[in-house]
Amino acid sequence: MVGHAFMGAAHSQAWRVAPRFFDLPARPVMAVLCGRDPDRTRAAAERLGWAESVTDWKSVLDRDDVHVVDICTPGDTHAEIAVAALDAGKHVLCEKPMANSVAEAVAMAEAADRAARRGVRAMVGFSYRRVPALGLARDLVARGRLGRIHHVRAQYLQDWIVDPAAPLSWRLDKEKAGSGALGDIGAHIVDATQFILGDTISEVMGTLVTFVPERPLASAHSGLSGTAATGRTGPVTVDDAALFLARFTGGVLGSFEATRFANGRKNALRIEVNGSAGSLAFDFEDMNVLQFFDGTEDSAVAGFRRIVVTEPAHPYVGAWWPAGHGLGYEHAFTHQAVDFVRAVAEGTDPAPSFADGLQVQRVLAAVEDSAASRTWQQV
Ligand code: SOE
Repeated sequence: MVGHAFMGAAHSQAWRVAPRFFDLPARPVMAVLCGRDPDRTRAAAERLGWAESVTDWKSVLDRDDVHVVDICTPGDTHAEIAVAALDAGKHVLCEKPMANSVAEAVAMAEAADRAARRGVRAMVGFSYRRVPALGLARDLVARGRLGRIHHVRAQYLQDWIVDPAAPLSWRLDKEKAGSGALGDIGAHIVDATQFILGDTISEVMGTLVTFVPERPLASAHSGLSGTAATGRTGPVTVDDAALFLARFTGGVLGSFEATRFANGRKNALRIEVNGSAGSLAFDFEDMNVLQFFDGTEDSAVAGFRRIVVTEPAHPYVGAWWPAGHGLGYEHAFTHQAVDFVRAVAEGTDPAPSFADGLQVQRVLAAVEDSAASRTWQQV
C-alpha cells in the first residue's frame, strides 16, 4: 500500500478485517507499506499491521511476493504509480478521484486495458457504492420499484474548512488534489448516482466557488487538517463548493451539490431518487437506513418509510451482525476489499473499473469547463 494517512488507515483495516468476516478465494497479505518519511512510515506500518515499510514505492514493483498495489496517496501521484504498477503486472486499487485530469485518467484506463489482457485487474475506490443501503437502492431501481426515474438529487455536505483559520492542506492545493470539493466529494456523488441508476451523465451545467481564497500555511502537510504555521498564508487554488445540473443518458434530470462549507453537516452524503412509482432517499449520517416511498400504495397510508438496512437479505450485511445491528463508514472499505479480492481471484474486471473512473473524471472536467464558459458542456 502506498500512503498511510486517512485512506491508508481505512484501507489497512479493510485488508485486515475482510478475510475474518467474508469467505474469500484468496487471503490478502499486508506485506509492504510505502511512505515518504522512513520513521513515520515504519510507525504507521506497525500501527496499521504491515510487515515491512519502505520509502520507495518503485522498489516493490519487481518483487514476486507483491501482487497488488493499493494507492492511498493524493491524486497527483495516482497516474504514475498506477500505470507503473499495472505495467509491472500488479493488480491495482486506486483511491478516488482516480486522477487529477482527464489526460491522466486516459493513461490509467489504457494501462488497465493493457493489463486486463494479461489478467491483471484495476479498481477505483469509490467506497460509498458499497454501503448496503446504496446497494439496496440500486436493486430497487433495477427491479423497477420506482418506475420511470425522473429526478436524482445528490448532495455531499461537509464543513471542515468553514473556519477561515483552518490551514492549507493538500486537499486545497490544485497541484496535489486536482480540484476541491468537486473532485474530493463531488466525485463520490457522481459515482454513487450513476451506480444507483445504472446510467451515466451525458451533459452538465455547473458553477464553482472559492469562499476563502487565502489560508494559513500548515506547518505539516496533512489531508484534512494540520497545524497552522504562524504568520504566513498561501492561496487556496481549488473550489470550496461545486453545484451543477446534469442530464443522464437515459433522460434523468440531476442536481448535484458538493461543499465543504455546509456548517453543521459533517459527512452528509445525501441522495434522493424520484420515479413514477416511488422514491428513495439516503443520508450517510443515518447510513443504516434507506427511506422508501411506494407510490403504488393506498394514498391514505402511503408515505416515506424507513427501511433499516441490516437484514441478511441486504448487500454485504449477512457477513456481519444479527439483524438490527448497524454498520459504519469503515465497513464500506471492507466490502471494497472483498469485491476486489473476489474479482482478482475470479479473473473478472472489478467495478468501478478504471474506465468507470475515467468517465467520472470526464464529468468533473465538464463541470469545470461549464463553470468557466457558463454554458452546458457535453461529458
Ligand atoms: C473528504 O473530507 C473525505 O475525506 C474524502 O476525501 C473521502 O473520500 C470521503 O470518504 C470522506 O471525506
